[in-house]
Amino acid sequence: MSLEGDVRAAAGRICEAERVTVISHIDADGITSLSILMQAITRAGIEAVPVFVRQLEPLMMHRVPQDDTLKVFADLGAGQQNLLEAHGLEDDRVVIVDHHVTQDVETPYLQVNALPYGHAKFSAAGAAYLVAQAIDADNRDLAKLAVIGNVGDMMAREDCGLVGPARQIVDDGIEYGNVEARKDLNCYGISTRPLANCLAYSDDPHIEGITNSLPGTRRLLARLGVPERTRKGQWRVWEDLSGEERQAIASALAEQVVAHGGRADRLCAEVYLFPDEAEKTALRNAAEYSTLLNACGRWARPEVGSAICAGDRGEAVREAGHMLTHHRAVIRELLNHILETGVTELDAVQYIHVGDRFPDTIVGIGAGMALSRLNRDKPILVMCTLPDDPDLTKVSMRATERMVGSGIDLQEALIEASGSFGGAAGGHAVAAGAYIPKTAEEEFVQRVDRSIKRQRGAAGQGNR
Ligand SMILES: [Mn+2]
Repeated sequence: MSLEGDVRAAAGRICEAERVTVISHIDADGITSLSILMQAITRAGIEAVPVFVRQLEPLMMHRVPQDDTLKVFADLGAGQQNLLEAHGLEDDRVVIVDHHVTQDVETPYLQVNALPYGHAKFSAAGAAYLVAQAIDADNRDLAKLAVIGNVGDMMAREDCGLVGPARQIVDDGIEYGNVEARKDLNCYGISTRPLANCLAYSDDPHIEGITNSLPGTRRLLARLGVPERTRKGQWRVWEDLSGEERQAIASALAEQVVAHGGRADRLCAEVYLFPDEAEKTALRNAAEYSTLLNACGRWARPEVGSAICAGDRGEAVREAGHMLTHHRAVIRELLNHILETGVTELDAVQYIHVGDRFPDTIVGIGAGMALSRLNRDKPILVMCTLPDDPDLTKVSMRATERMVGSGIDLQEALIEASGSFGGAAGGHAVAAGAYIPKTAEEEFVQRVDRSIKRQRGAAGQGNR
């Protein structure tokens, strides 16, 4: 088989289907993958229903409908083929569009995955685009979404630009006319961040006197005679600058890097711009667009991201912008909520249930911050309800390095405790999470407490 062969087979199977369910992940790559596939499939006159999942794990498989639709998995599935088998999915009712390491199972599921063909820098959105192209060559406008997915999954990071088949998709977008590629300064926020912030908050590469230094950056701009504001007093962004201004800043920064013994080769990168989007908005370039989509996923509202990908420039964009700018504020609110409500202390852990007030995706971050203001001897366990799946509870745990040093391993404790509930647990010794059935909450907390107590005891006896 070849990648092209797999792509053709996938497109063929999709075109023969009467109805399709597209199941995808909630990050920028997953959202763009789903949007590309949904648009290509519905344009072909086939009914398609989108389903987003946080991850493919046993307790979430019920969101994959048990019906006669063709199941297209995007940005997930390759590594969870055992779950597809367990769900009773037959090989001719499934297409996997993914870029993760594949798992060998008995059922020969059809997969579009460039990784086994040696392309490691090619995300699921890229694979989805190849399938969309094979469904109809007129789908070239969707190349733009594939560029966003690839950039969102950091495929351009290492080489300061997309490479291989991911770069070929850029060319498709350029030919179509909604993508522009430009060698430019390697910095984030070129369309929305005030110039000095854009330069000072970019840290790849680190520039002495500029990175993390707004005053230093302002001095440089003043010395070069580059105004920070427009004549009307608005903050200028990198995108507003003339070619000469950009060149002058890039040269000055290169000198600065070299003067401090650094290498200037990472100072320049290929950036991807979208001329069909409004200037000075996050939709104007691939890096910021993908951040906006990631914000939607982090707030458990991936459907807002896919609405944007499908062309909604009104309510969905406003909502996503709100999620992006209020991220920190909500984490702070969660922290205050935990501290004000107070935790329940058991022998070895302290816990709290925050209900459905906060997106589950930030609960772990809030737990970590709260821990530093609570009992420093017991790991914290925070439970929350999933708004789109009320029968499931997400559990997040955080410990300190010192607790880990004394023998505590949160991942181990969560795996042990969730064993018979059928949920998946994972993470690290210092931070871990699990999904459990809502009905198991009380029992689960008790089990975790016993498990942590045992870890402590074992370490105390020098058994570890
Ligand atoms: Mn991905």
